[in-house]
Amino acid sequence: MKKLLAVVLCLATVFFCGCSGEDPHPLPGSSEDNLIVVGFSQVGAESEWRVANTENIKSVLSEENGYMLIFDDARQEQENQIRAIRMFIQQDVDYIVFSPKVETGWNSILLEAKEAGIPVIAIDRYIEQQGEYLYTAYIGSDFYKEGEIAVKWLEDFLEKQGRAEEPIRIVHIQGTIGSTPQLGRTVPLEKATERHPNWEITAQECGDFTKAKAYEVMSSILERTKDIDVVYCENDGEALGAIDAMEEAGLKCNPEDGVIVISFDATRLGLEYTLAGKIALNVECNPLQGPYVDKVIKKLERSEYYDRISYVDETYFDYQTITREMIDSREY
Ligand code: GZL
Repeated sequence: MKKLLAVVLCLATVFFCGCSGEDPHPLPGSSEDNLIVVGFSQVGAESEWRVANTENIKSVLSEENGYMLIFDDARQEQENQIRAIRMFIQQDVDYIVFSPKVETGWNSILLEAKEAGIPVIAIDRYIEQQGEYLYTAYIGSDFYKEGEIAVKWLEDFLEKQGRAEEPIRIVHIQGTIGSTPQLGRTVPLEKATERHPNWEITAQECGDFTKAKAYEVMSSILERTKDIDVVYCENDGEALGAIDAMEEAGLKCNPEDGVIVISFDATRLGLEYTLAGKIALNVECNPLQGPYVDKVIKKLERSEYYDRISYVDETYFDYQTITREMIDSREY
């Protein structure tokens, strides 16, 4: 609505001042004042996925689309996110958008935003259930569903390989502990090991969604054992780090006759590894959340009904069906 008013004001200025081709003198409040000011607190830049997420939000919440975006990179520290959100409140932004690094510890700062009358839109990761009333909308992935897709694919694959009853030794490299993607991708795997007595998680370490940390933890696991059938990584960065460590240790990463590597995100690099057969399954986690955020804000601006919870569209790719064309057609 503010943007519409700005357009009307500008057109009226051009019409009444009769100037053609000259820049109309902007009416008071017909410039930045009519942009929707959004404070965006991002977790960091820990992975290709995160970089794609940031770039998409910035490209959609642009001045051309009627926004003034104030961006803060928390560099993986929740304290930095809390500080940034408090700064946005002091600046009296119109909306706060943030990806909560972990699910807990937000009640106090979100209460401050609520008391300041600033709507908060959580993207990507969730906040704990009892904090639900503290944010206006959530846009992100169904991480539990992502985990279920991965486990179901692994069950079917092992069945087809005739290994349904064989001992399956699984190395599990988790994402940032306490984050929604880590919780959502971990639980289905742990439940599957309860369903399958022949499945065993022989090592479970945090890779913090980074290639470097995953390489480090995988290298230390390989010093203990090389009897590994599956490496379940909770994002592409971790999968690439784990694969580097395994190949350096002389292990083959290939579902046909080597280690079965499962990954999440389906970033371009992760899909290149899937096409090469080094990653067996890559479950997409869609970072292109900008259009969903824009839609919710514009509806709020017009006091229209909006979906409080929006899940982004996602799919999965495996080494047997992925093609070069699929990879080349993707936005990230
Ligand atoms: C998932 C997102 C995760 C990605 C990782 O929505 O929060 O964080 O899976 C990223 O790549 O670091």
